[in-house]
Parts: sequence; C-alpha cells; structure tokens
Amino acid sequence: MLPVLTEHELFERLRKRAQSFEKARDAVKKIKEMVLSSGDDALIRLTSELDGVTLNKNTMRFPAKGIEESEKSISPSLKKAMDLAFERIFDFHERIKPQNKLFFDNYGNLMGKIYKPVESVGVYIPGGSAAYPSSVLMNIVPALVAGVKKIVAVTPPKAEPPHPAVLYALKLCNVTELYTVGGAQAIFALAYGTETIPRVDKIVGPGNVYVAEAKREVSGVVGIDGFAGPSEVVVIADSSANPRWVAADLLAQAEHDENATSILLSCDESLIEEVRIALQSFLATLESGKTASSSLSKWGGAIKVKDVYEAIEISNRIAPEHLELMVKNPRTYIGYIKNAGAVFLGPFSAEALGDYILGPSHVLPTSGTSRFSSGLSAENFMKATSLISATPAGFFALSPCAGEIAKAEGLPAHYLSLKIRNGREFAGCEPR
Ligand code: HSO
Ligand code: ZN
Repeated sequence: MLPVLTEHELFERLRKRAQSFEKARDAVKKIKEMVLSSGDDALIRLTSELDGVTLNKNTMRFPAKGIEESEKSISPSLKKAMDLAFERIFDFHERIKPQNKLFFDNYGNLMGKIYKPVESVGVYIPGGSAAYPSSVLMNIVPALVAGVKKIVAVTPPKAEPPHPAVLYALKLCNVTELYTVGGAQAIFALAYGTETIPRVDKIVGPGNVYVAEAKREVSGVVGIDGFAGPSEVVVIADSSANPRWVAADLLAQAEHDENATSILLSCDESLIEEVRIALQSFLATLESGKTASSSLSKWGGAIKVKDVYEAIEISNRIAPEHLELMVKNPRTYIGYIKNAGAVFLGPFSAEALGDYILGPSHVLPTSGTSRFSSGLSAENFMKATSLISATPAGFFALSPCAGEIAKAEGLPAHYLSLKIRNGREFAGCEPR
C-alpha cells in the first residue's frame, strides 16, 4: 500500500526505478543485425522463437477485411464512445496544429517557416492487455491531422486476432495495413524495411523494454515519439480534495503496470491518512488490485509538504507524465508548473477523462522526460522548412555585413557568392 515517505526517500525510489529499465540492450542489438541481414526471414524466425507463432510472408499481414468488419464485434455503445473520442481528439489537434508563419522584414525580404507532414508513419500496438484502443487513437489521430498519407501498424502475433476495439480504432483512422509482427524486430522492420514491411519515416507507439530499446537504437535513422516508460501521476491535494477521488486517481495510474508510479503530495496529514484508508478499501474490490497494490508499495509514495508551492516545486523536480492539482483555485498555480506532460486542474479533471476522450493525446513524456519534451501532437508528425526570399533592397543592405562574417570565417567562396551579386568589393558592414 501507499507508503508515507520523506522527499529524500521518494527521489531514491524514482532513481532506482529509472535504472531498472536499462536492460535488453544486447538482445536488441542481435535482433537488429538479424533483421538488417535477413529481412522477412529474420522476422519469421524471431517470431517463431520469441512469440511461438509460425508466420510466413503471406500471413504476416493481417487481413484488411478483419479491420473493415471490426465494428460488428463491438457493442453499439462502445462504437459510439470511440466515434466521439475520435472526433474530439481530431478536433483538439486540428485546433493546435502548427500554422505556417511568414513575414516581411523592413527590406521586404520574405521569411518564415512552412510545415509539411512526414510521408509515412509506423505505429506499434503492444500485445497482451496493454493493447488499448484509446492508445491507437491517441497515437494515430495527431498524424492524420498533420496530413500523413501512409500509416501502417504492427502488433505482436497471438493465437486470437487483435481485440475488435483495437481494430475498430484502426478503421476509424483509415489504417488498413496491419502486420502481426511485434517486439524489437517490428521496430527494426519499420526503420529499415523488409520485403513485406515498408520502411517508414517515423515510429510511434508504446511497447515493452525491448521495443523501447529498439526505438532508442533507430532514433536518428527514423523519427521516434520518445522513450515511453511506465506511467506516472503526481496528485497535489489540499484539504478541499475528496480523499476517495484522490485515491481512485492514484489507483487509475497504479493499475496500468507494476512499474507505474503514483505519488501524493499534500499539506494535510489527515487527508493523506484518509486517502490511504480509501486505497485500502478500493484495492480489495478491484480486479487490477494486485498490480495496483504492488505498484503503490514498490514505486508510489505520499509526502507531507508545507504548502501547494512546495508541492509544485517537488513535482517540477519529478517532471511527471501527469500532474493533478486537486486544490482550491488550481488555475492560480499554472505559472509555477515547469515540468509536466499534462496538467489536470480541479476535482473534475480526472486523468481518466484525459486518457480517453477530452482531446489532448495521452501519449506523454514519462520518467522525467517532460523536462525537455512534450505530449504527442500533429507537430510531431511535421517538419518545418525555413523559407527565404530576399529582395534586391534586402540583398544590397545586408550582404556587406554577411561578407564581413564570411571573411572572418575564412570562407572565400561565401564572400564571392555575395560580392559577385554586388558587382564590387564591399566597403564594410553598414546596414541601411
Ligand atoms: N494513462 C495511460 C494511457 C491510458 N490509460 C490508456 C488508459 N488507457 C498513459 O498516459
Ligand atoms: Zn491510464
């Protein structure tokens, strides 16, 4: 159950947790060599060895008909929910999509950035119970909004076909190309291409440590969405918070994974106690109780703080994936939050609402990486090209100064390329 910790103990836990993911490197390197040298044959061999499933070149692709007909196997109510989630996620990302920015400077030079989508994207859909239809939407919809034309998906093969809701999520996103190959080998196939699986420009989607390590290995060859680790939530709660709501939110994170982290920061000692009591009673009733309880006792913690400001300062150091502020007037603290993948303000902003339906992607930076990275959005599937259109006035005003820097850098052809347009030597930098 959730232990009460000191700040020092909490950071010790987080440090140990980060270290526990640094395995799998050697195994993944071998898999890379195999996929690079033998393509499909390597995928077939590795799938048989690691997943115990026999594939061949014809069965590697999941039949598009299975995606097309998926909605027959889900309830009308789930279909409605997923349709709504798709619409809301699409609308959110459409509203925050980066816009081309162009302007004229005082010489009439036109400058700016124009955004274009990457051409192709591969989406990893994990196997087992973590194959969430919501994650399929949260990974792919921002790519659709960006305008990505080709999207393919991969998922580990299993005896039974992927969950119909996962297939329906693919259908909503118009993705018909799904390959039943998983693990590190699927990532290498997407990064380098095989006879059957196409090479893509960017790979997104969560997976186990091997998948994460393979993504790290191919980063730079293709774009990746970040190194997804287990999920985290920090809840900052004051005496205005309902302890049962706080407990439920901590559990919603803890049930994801034994390595998930749920942290409570509060200035109210009796609230901490009430939350712990509520956790105990919920844990006994939840099907996911075993996972949640192990995550809470291994990686979770509650800390008594002086006030909300101190709590935010600790949270900034943790740089959590999710931060919930269940305090009075939560909006007054927005300016103090430096590092967090997503912030949920006030008692009704349950993380679970954001996980499924509000709109922002639930693909967020984990393990402290919100210090330097952001949640997935259309921007991550686009690249910006700088645009430069100089006028004669702009050229004649600025080229003497550029020439001065070219001389200092000892690059005579740069100087020449400017001088030749000027028709004569420059007299020195004097912008007009
Ligand atoms: N909280 C998870 C996302 C998720 N929740 C998927 C439910 N399904 C990581 O942000
Ligand atoms: Zn969740």
